[in-house]
Amino acid sequence: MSKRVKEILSWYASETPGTQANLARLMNHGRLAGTGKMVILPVDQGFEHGPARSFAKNAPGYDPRYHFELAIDAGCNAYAAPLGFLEVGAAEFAGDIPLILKLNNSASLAKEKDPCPAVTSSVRDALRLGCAAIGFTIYPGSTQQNTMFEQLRELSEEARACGLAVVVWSYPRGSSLSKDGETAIDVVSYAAQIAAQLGAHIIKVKPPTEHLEQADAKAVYLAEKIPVATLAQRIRHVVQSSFNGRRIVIFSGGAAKGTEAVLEEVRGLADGGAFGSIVGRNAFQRPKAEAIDLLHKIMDTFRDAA
Ligand code: FBP
Repeated sequence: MSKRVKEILSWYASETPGTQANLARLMNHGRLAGTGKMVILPVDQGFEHGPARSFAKNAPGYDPRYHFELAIDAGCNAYAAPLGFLEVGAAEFAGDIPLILKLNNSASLAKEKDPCPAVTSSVRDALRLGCAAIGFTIYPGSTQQNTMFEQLRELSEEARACGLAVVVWSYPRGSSLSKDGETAIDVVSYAAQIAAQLGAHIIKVKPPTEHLEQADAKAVYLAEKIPVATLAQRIRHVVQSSFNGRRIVIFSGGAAKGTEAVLEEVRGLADGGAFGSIVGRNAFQRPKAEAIDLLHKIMDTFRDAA
């Protein structure tokens, strides 16, 4: 076990040996093993955005086994997906890569201003499929946020009791936030703090913009001159907001974009002390060889910053 992984595990000392071992599994797999950095492949977009929007660009992606192979061949730390996708490959690829079962999902067929995902699988499913962790999405800012917080409390308690790790997708949205507000630095930092307070071991947020959404918070950012002009500064602030760096915080990739744009963003993440990336569309919507090449470049950027 590397010194860095041991140091990170020490931040989770209140957890059972099972949960700590599963966190170690996530950190010790793939090309970034032992560095304390991680790159995860998430493929829940079929559920969240629909099959054509997700897989038409690179049709092999309609096959759930393609994503297991992509994550394994690229040397990702883990692969995250909803129940259906994991069911198809969990036996064939058992032991080849740590799995994260997404326990709740939303479908964009219903356009809700204040969404609340459905709980679509269970901790028992995660154990049966050999997963290292459960994944759960919260939408801080939705009028239904308390329902999600309470669902997470229950599922997280159960997962920890079974020795699983808990990964939280914390995506602000809802009728009280503007569209820009969903990625505003004050709001994203707040969302990361909420996930940490709810007991997330790994927190996943979107890269924040310079925008300040909430008047009360804005006054403090300006008075205290909190530096948020560059992406690296904003990432540092999100990491600080996640228990001063004592929680693993990773950032999502977003809609498909050009290779240089992805890498430029990743350089900002790495400079700001992010623990890694969770890259979905920018990976599986590219032809496989290109996706692996990009994922390797992303991993190298994090490794160089470690
Ligand atoms: P991407 O890299 O494709 O953005 O994936 C990250 C992710 O968190 C997925 O797990 C999820 O499906 C998607 O983003 C949701 O994004 P949104 O809710 O904004 O459509």
